[in-house]
Amino acid sequence: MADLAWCAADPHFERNDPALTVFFSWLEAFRASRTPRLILLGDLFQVWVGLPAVQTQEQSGVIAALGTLAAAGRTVVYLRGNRDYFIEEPLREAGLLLRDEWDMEAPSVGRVRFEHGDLINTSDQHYLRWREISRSGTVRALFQLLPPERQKAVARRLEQSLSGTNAYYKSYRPRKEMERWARRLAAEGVGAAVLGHFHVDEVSRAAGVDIRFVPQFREDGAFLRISANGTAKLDRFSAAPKL
Ligand SMILES: [Mn+2]
Repeated sequence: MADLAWCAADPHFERNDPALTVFFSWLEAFRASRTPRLILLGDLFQVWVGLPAVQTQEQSGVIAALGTLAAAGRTVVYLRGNRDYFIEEPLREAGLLLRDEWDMEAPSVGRVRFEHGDLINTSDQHYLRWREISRSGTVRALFQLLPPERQKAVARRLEQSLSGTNAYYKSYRPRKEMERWARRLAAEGVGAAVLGHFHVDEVSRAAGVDIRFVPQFREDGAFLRISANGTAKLDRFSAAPKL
């Protein structure tokens, strides 16, 4: 019986990243598995600026592959991460759903909430404001007034400023805010939540909500499978051909 959904988080792909090959093979395995939903928990690239002058070949290639799945009737959901900028248009054109949060019904679990995870810390007003402003139409318009080479240079600088934050996210857990966030989810009738962003393989529980942290999809192909009966299990995809 096919799974309900496959879910991957935070690959942070770079140019010519060998893990990209694993990802494309994984998409092929997803297609063959007849699973109806593909859920990407955000931060697919080191930085993804989805504007024509800046978007890389790798990014266009991934959108094309995801678009093929959507055109074949699969639901492809992309949860916006903190490294994703102005990706609304290319994703919409490819038939993908871009959300800050997304819910799915699963047997025996009830409503499952998916989100990237960077919006949980509501105490960090600085960050939340930056997230909003940096993605605003005004900033987008100003950015696009720059010549293409300047746009690329700004994107590269953004990429550098975001590299090396991995250890920080692994150890960072805003307990109080997470408890408050979980209480809000429970009040909305959500029974379980799936998060990326923290780059750990962990299960925890807050305010009666089961929280599944999904580690980074990298060369070892870590991803979460949600089976037909609603159980979630971390699996590893091996791109090596089976003999
Ligand atoms: Mn993140």
